[in-house]
Amino acid sequence: MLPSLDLDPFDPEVLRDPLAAHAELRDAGPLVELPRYDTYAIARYAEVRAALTNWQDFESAAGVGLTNFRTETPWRPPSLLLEADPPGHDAPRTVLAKILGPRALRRLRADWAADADRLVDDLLAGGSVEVDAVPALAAAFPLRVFPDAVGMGPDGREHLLPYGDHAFNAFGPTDNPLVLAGNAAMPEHAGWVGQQCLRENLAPVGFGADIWAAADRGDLTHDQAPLVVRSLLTAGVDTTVHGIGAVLHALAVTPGAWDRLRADPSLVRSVFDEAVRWESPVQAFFRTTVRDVAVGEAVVPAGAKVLVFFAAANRDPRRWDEPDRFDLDRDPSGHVGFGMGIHQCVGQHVARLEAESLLTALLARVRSLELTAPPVRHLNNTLRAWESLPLRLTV
Ligand code: HEM
Ligand code: OVM
Repeated sequence: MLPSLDLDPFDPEVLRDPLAAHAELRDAGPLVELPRYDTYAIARYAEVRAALTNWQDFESAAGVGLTNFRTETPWRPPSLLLEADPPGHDAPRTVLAKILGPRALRRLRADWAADADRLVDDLLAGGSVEVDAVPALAAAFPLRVFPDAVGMGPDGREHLLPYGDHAFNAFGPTDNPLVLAGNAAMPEHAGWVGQQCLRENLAPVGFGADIWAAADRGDLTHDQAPLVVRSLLTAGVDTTVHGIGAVLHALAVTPGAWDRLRADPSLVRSVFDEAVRWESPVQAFFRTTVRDVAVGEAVVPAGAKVLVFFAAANRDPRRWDEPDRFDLDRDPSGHVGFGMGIHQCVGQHVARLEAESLLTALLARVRSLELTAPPVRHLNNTLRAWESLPLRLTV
């Protein structure tokens, strides 16, 4: 018998604290029916990985949210990467993988390190401080370096976070309060984002110009270029803000972690991945079955939406020792916080470089890091995020 759970993954109380729901989903079986949304869920590590690497049976082109693009209208033209399958997915993917790859990012490293030093110096102003680390660090740093790296102009950047936040909400049920609350402002945010994707609004050097140059070479069509730029602006800001929020929170609440990191800065490379495993800033995406597909002993019927839980897989005790422990000495490789397979995050090197730059600047100056008040969650249908992280930074 296929287990069925009357659980709502998009209920505000579940979003606020999803760990119990994830455990329930994992323990119910390799495949679970969620009749409330007429969907299925996969939450164990082995099956999550198998589904993510089986793009032939689990398509993305019908959308990776609850909306089925085969039968319902998407809220915006689909992404050429996230919401596409081979062969259409391949060219945009190859282009972005090169532009955002480790080699290409080398020329940003020194600039981002200097930007991080300046941000932290300004914040500390020579002494210890109490700050809300979400606006002061987790949001400030990506919003400083990423739009510059894309080659965006200085005006209107305040649209980026609300646009991305809505895009991540819109993977959930479209009649849910988080989506409804965002709808009114969306034409304005989306209009601005669309404008920024045009060649004339992008600097001659940057990720944006690189995408347009790929179109000039014939690696993309000129019609595709603005949508590929749009992917950067949609996926590239909120994710890193909340990823950095996650690592700062983890370091603040894990006894000894900051000291350990200060004693061995070589850990700064893996600490961010451990935080991405532990928090899973992107919690889950859907796939749609192309045919009847076996998962464990059960079968998902063709044309079904299946919610694939990166977050639950990343804390599956079948795969991880003491999965709920944030552990600097763990090898987090193999986590699915950036996904797995052909859609695995193409921006992961950007995310890691941002986190590493900021953490390195903090480690050089801050002796200790602690919460001064309870942190506050920011609810989103897809993201696990902090709204506020009151920290004392002691120099
Ligand atoms: C894909 C997470 C940062 C751009 C993905 C996927 C995940 C993810 C889980 C897989 C989607 C799927 O399987 O359907 C994250 C996290 C980040 C992050 C946790 C930060 C901590 C970024 C950044 C960028 C970016 C900084 C852009 C610079 C993309 C794009 C895709 C993607 C374009 C689609 C790739 C494809 O479908 O081939 N991301 N991401 N991400 N990410 Fe990220
Ligand atoms: C995109 C995209 C990719 C990953 C995540 C995402 C809003 C969007 O290509 O537009 O979330």
